[in-house]
Amino acid sequence: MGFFHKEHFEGIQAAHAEASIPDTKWKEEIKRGLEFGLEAADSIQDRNISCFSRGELPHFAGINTLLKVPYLEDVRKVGEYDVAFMGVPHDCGTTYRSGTRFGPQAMRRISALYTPYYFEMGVDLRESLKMCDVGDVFTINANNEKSFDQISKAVSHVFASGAFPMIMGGDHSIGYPCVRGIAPHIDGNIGIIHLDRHADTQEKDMDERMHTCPWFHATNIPNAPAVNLVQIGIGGWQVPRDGVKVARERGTTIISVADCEKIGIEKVAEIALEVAWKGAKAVYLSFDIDCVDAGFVPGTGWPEPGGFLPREALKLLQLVAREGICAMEVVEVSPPYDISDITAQLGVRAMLDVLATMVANGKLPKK
Ligand SMILES: [Mn+2]
Repeated sequence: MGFFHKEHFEGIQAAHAEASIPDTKWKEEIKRGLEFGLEAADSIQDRNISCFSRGELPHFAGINTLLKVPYLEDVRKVGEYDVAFMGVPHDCGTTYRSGTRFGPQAMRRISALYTPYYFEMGVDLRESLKMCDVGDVFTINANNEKSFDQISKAVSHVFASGAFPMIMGGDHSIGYPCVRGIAPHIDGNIGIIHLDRHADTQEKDMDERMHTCPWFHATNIPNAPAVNLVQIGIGGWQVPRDGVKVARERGTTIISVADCEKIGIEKVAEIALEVAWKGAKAVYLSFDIDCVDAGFVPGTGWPEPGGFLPREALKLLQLVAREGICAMEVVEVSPPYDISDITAQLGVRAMLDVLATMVANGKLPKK
């Protein structure tokens, strides 16, 4: 193993790297807080503290958007931002226990405990990106197809503006309308990297396009071919044979959890990038929270043991986001079944880790 050099530790390197990150935006936030929230009472010694909470602190206070970024009421102005968090509270595509309509709210709420700084990567999102939360799409929760139309229109609007769509579901049926909203703007093919315990490739489920069906329909979009669909983490006792048949016929790339253990997360990411990007101009990232072992994500509609450890899933996301993605969705966070918000928290981590990765690799901001 050679000699021990503590300066090679990631933690030590990260501690040094922090010195080079600016704090300009943080200072602006403090200034705005003091202006809008009034100066603190005389007894408060830290004069950065305002009377009304108007910024990051305290983490338990304030009106929650995702990571407390500004709420953008006028979505016509979304193009002024690098990243737009958007909620898609649709869950009538759910085939077992519902509740993902509360996913965006739960992720916003628990995101309050995060700072915008990611230690290991040496990235401070507040300093690097102009982010907003555009709130939720008006989904029609009695009708998948009408919701799909609303979702496609909303995602298309955000994507066309130049802002990066960070989409918070909702159940997995939204994968299809999300890709449908982006695909027309891509000058060439779009690949899909899909982390899940379930294949989600059947045409219909109980006569409708449910959350078991997004990739059947997404890969019918002419510039979203199935050969560019990579599905990672699939396995167990909830993979419908109908979907497996379609995946086989269409030639999607399915990688199981055991495959990941055998060849390692790094190699899997390499293969995923190769397949998804082959002849493609953009790659869409779909993260179903249930790809993580059920023990870590109780708050989901179809929990299944044997999935990834949270750190494996996060590592995989970081590795596939290095090359840049065109948009991301986090789906199947179902707060009514959650415990201590741990499922929603992992959903937030997934989004923030991907954003930090894109910043660290020069993929964001886009302009
Ligand atoms: Mn799933």
